[in-house]
Amino acid sequence: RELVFATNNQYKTQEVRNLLSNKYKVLNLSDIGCTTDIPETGSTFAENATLKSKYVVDHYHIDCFADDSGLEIEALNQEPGIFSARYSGVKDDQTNLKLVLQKMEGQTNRKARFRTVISLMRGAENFLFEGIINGQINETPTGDQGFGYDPIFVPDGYEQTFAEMSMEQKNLISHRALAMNKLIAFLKEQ
Ligand code: ITT
Repeated sequence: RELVFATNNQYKTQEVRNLLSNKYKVLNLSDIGCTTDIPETGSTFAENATLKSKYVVDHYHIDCFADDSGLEIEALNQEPGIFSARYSGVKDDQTNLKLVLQKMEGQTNRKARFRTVISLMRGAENFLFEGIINGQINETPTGDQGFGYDPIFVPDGYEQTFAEMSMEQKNLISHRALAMNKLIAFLKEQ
């Protein structure tokens, strides 16, 4: 069985493929020949996830799901939030991570959380699944696994950043895995 995942992000694709490995073959946007950078003009993760999944339904007439996610930092009024991918104005993980560290300089409240909202479009119906993980922002980046803000995020109850964990370890606890597990449970019921 195949499932279309409306993403251009290779890391998200890998994580999701790993989570669905023995259940579904996962096709991402490049696999279905979609080269568009789908506009994310919503004001919430749910709206943006839905814009991505609906784009595929409208243009390709196939059911699909999409993930909108980001880092919410308490001391920065929950920024970068939905702007996580382009916080500095450019879509570059290193530059965005540096900007976060700069804004967090001297901050003693390091609390943050990663959030994912997945939109599953089935025909005209939209189903939403959310995953959240709480943690802390480190002062310097460590680790070379994963992507985005992984090198500065330490989940509560752990010593390592997400970037110091293997993908399998991250997939046991991450925001994306929590949302995906809800999606998987939903698909099982169908
Ligand atoms: P698609 O929209 O094509 O799926 P994207 O990278 O643009 O890919 P988002 O719009 O959802 O995805 O932006 C998510 C950003 O939030 C991402 O670029 C990272 O900077 C950050 N992010 C999300 N999940 C993350 C994770 O598990 N680890 C580290 N950073 C993450």
